[in-house]
Amino acid sequence: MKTPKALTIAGSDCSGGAGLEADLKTFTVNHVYGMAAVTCIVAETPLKVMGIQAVTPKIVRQQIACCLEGIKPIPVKTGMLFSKEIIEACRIELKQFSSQIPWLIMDPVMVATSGRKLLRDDAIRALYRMIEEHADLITPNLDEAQILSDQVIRDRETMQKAGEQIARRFGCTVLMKGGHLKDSPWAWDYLWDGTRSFWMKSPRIRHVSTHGTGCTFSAAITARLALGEDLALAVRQAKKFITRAITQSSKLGPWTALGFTQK
Ligand code: PXL
Repeated sequence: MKTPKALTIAGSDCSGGAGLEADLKTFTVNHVYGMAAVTCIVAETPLKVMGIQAVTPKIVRQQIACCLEGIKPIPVKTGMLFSKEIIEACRIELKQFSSQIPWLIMDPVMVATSGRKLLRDDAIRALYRMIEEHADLITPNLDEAQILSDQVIRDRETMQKAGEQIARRFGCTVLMKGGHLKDSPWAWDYLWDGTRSFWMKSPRIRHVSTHGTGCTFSAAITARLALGEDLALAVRQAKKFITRAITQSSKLGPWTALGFTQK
């Protein structure tokens, strides 16, 4: 039996709710074999970031090469890339393997739910260049979408405008994660691929930590693409997955942990 595979290029969240740990759990419960190239190590919980240690750009490139050399095409996801040096390393290495990457899903991670910056200020230009050159799909949350589009997002109408602006600017499909939209009883997400668009909604679940939901949603899209689904189906299945993960989250000491389950 052939097992689908996927690669994540991301930071490590020791508390297991976000970053490459979330990605690998999501791949596994979706029956996808997961590989991970680590960009940095984050000492954190959903409540605070204690420290960040970057990995050298050289070993980031070597990990990507090890995971992609000689293998059949697989979807690749990026998460926290942290510095311009690491982004450049990823951009250059992914170029070498572009024919083997049918889908590059970029989650433009900028800030943790706890408020700490996960992308250095001087890295934004390098990130934009990498999105322009490589991304097939980007999955910003509302804060990231405001930065990427230079627009203020207040409601569904402004979400849609910003999504279309980002797609034009970067030449890729946009899935905007609207879970943080204020005063809405629904968590709305908007997909725009340059010609087609659709909305997805789920009931908004209050009083649950949102740490890791962005990573997990994007990882679930990556997993479903690895399983061979088309983008529209992959995104819908991923929405079901993240809604279930939030619904099934459970208390772990002072915070809640997402429920990474298949059913
Ligand atoms: O949710 C964004 C995110 C991504 N990657 C890593 C993280 C976080 C949030 O804390 O730690 C490694």
